[in-house]
Amino acid sequence: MTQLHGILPALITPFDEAGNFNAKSCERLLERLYDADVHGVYVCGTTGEGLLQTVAQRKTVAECVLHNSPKDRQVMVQVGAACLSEAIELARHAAQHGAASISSLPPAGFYSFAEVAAYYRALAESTDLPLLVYFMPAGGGAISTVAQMLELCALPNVRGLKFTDHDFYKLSLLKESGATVFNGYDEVLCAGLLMGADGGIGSFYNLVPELFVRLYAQTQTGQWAEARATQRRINELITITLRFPMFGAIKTMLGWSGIDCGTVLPPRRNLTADEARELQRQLSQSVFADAVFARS
Ligand code: MN9
Repeated sequence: MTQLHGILPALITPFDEAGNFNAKSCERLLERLYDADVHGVYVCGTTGEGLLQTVAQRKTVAECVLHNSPKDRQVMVQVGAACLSEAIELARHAAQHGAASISSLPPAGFYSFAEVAAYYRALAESTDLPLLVYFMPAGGGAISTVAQMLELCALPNVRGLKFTDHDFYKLSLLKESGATVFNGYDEVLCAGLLMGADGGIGSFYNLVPELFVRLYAQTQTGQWAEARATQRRINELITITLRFPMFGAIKTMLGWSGIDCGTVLPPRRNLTADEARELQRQLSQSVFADAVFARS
């Protein structure tokens, strides 16, 4: 059974100005992330703008990532889509191209828990790959209790959850049941790992992968004070970034670091020139002043 664990950047999908996939930049980003020793990547999630792209383009992105990932890294493809048949199509595609696992957002719209569970059952039964369910109560949705999450985890092929919440008691109960749990809020990764998470999936891992890899390693050897210090450092970057439209800001910073990621897709928006200047000013006064972001 594949062991799913560690630091998985929720990979940014680079586009050109027209919104088409930029494979060159994607390859460069992957190279940088793997050089930093991340354990794998999470493809076309919320961060990777999966639901804002066509199914055809998502397949191109997944193929590029799978083709450019060493065999010993875990590629998890987010297959949630506008309809179940597209999600199943993306799951099959991921399996054909060698993904280690898949994950899916709940179906978009307003559904009961029974309906969401039926969606996950149908998706899980369509594939042999391990599936990670998506838990993010701040985004609304029908999944809220530990009992519901355990019911989903009991479905065939469902291995666990991407857990984007601050209730680490819930996280610990899920871990005790044997589920695989990935922490979803980057600013509290250290806390999630303390309460038993197997790893983390996050947007900011694209920018400072070596810090997240270090934090994970520190927690695995019980260096909690050091891990907390690493988290504090990471959080300086997160706190500044969250003052701006987050995904536009991350793409802008990746651009400054030498990887052109182009535009974000509507309804998201890029930073204005004033916002970009202000972001750069704030970074220049932070511990990240000498880091990659100041290169532009
Ligand atoms: O994938 C991300 N969650 C979403 C994980 O994009 C919904 C996190 O990395 C957050 O963006 C981050 C900021 O709150 O923790």
